[in-house]
Amino acid sequence: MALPAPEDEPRRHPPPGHVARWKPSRAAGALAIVAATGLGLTGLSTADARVTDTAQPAQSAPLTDRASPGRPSTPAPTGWTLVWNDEFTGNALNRASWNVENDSTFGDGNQELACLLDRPENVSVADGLLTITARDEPSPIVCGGRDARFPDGRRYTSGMLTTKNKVDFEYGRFEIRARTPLAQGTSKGLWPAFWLRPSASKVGEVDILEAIGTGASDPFRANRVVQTIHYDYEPTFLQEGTDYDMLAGTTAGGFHDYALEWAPGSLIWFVDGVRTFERNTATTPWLDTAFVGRFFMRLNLAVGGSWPGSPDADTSFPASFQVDFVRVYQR
Ligand SMILES: [Ca+2]
Repeated sequence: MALPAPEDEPRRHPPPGHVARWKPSRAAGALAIVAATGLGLTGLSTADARVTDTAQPAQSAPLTDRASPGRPSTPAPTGWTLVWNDEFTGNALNRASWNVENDSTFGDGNQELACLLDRPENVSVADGLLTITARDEPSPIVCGGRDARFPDGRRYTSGMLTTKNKVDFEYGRFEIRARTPLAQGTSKGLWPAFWLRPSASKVGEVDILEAIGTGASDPFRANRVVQTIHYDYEPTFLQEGTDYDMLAGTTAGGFHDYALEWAPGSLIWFVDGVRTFERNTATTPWLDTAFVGRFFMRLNLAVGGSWPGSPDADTSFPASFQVDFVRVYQR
């Protein structure tokens, strides 16, 4: 069945049968850059990418900002000035900055399964953390008034926050410290993400953090981060991305830092201070077309969908995506 695709419906990943996107990294820290083949784009070899793979990622960094509500616990990176942040102090979400999807089937474009709800069971702030929780409900939750896919209710609920129409920037360093729920073998169907979308344009998406969970029979990927740019959702699905395997620990094992530095003609991604991926107008002819104007932020924990697949009997619920802070710097 062809589903309606509202203007802002995410189509972050091509449907089955489309051009293959990802190549698994062969070793920790390796890059795999995949361009949409047949569209005049070429991939970079690992030699073309400047990747520092010797730094050790921070493991379970202490949440020292709890002692200083609203103020970053660490200094701004050299050359950058903090222009916006949320440290998630107190016991309530700052609604001046964030919208929370409610009774929402937003992820239907990706064949996702959860009803997105604005309630403490799915979105909460406490102990210096934002917690987005995916749940396997004891009885189906009817999602909004017109849920064509699941008119009798949905088994899963989760949360999505956006800063649309509230906080957006053109250029800057976008940074998050977060812990994903992607324990190996018990997280099939879970899909946390921190990503950017344009405030006015309909093209351009930057995925600063994406990762997908695994079932008992899946290869190990609990330390794998996926970072991607997309041009549009259809019809061309131009995208370029990398898989980055952390050198130690796992995404589920502790808090990690994920950042994007966006400057005119340049996008550079980091994980725990390690430069993981870079795109510019030379590597990506459509970069200046896709990344124009101001972009807002999204944080969500999707359940199911065409990329991660559905949860299985081993998937551990409730599952939480926890965010220590989101910060934006400019220079
Ligand atoms: Ca915090």
